[in-house]
Amino acid sequence: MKIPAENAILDYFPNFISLDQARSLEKRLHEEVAFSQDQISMYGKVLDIPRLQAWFGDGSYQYSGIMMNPQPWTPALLEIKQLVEEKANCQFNSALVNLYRNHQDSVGWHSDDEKELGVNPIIASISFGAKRMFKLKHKQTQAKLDVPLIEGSLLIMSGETQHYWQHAVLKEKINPGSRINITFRQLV
Ligand SMILES: O=C(O)CCC(=O)C(=O)O
Repeated sequence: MKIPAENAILDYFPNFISLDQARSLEKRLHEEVAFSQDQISMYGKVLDIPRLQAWFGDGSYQYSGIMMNPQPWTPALLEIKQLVEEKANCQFNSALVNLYRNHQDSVGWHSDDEKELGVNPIIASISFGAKRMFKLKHKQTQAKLDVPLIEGSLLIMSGETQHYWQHAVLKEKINPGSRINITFRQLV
């Protein structure tokens, strides 16, 4: 399903995989992935970022001042990567796996626009566990868009999306439980 948005290409597949498959893959990800608590320096302080994460790929990756060293791909991740590549019709060589432990975990407004991602990156984002709201904000017009990322869904952002839009998963009031999100990327 195409989500209409100016200057963006957003393809959303709410039922990309079945609930049974999503739950079994989520369980395997919890077992296989070594999540770490990364930290960020802000205002002269070192702070824990509000989610756990793990990086997979050929090389290290730096965003928001956090240097991430790659872990070897796990069997579950390779299975998911293949499913996502078939749908997106392209190859990915890296993935950021995020664990949101509860409603207090979040990621602030940003674009996936690091230069290693190339000019118009294709970012494929698959979600497991609790539903969280994926918020988008146009950098110039301030237009807003909310996409509820449900269990087993896939969102593919491409074209000029990262030039014109920021996105975020903000803290929520009610605890929907934990969630794992994987963003597959092609580092050039
Ligand atoms: O958790 C999500 O759905 C988005 C994650 C994200 O934006 C990121 O890691 O850059």
